[in-house]
Amino acid sequence: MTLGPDPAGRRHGEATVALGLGSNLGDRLSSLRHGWAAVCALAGVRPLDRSGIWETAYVGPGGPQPPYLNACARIATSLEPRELLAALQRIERGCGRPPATHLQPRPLDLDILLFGDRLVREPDLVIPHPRLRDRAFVLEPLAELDPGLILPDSGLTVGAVRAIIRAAGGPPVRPLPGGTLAWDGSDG
Ligand code: PH2
Ligand code: MG
Ligand code: MG
Repeated sequence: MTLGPDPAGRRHGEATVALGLGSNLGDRLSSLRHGWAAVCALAGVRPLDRSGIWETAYVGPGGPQPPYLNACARIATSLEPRELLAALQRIERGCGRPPATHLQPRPLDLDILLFGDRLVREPDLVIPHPRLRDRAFVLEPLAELDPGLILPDSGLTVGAVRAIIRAAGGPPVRPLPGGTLAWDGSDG
């Protein structure tokens, strides 16, 4: 939280939050657009910026899954982390994602990656996102927004962590040609 207007243009009581968006089921592009539009329309949320859209090979346990479309976005919000989480989960359900689809293909996944410099360690909510630093499908779009963004749990920048992950190789990620989200969600 900030105490007043600051150079980043945040208003009193707002935090800057980085979100991860993903889809690997159905019309992935329209789900991402719809999801971002719904985030932008939330009370207490102002869109700040968003990355391009990346097509990324599935990463994780279980059998093979269809590739994801991923993007990152930043918002300014007066919501608390748990209020934002509940709102994001409502949007996921509204996009046709049943509850408890962890590790299954889903039309929409909305994750809180960073919440200002806050550290949250609760059973169902960990911020920064616990697997952020291992995942090219998050680090590439997040670094597009700001490679100098500092991860508050390690003090490393997103750009530095991306360099480590790039050097390690890993499942392919590539920008989706022509793939964009309207900055304010107006195309969703
Ligand atoms: N999300 C997961 C698991 N695996 N793989 C890619 N490429 N992109 C994702 O967003 C993703 C994933 C769980 O949320
Ligand atoms: Mg996720
Ligand atoms: Mg999720």
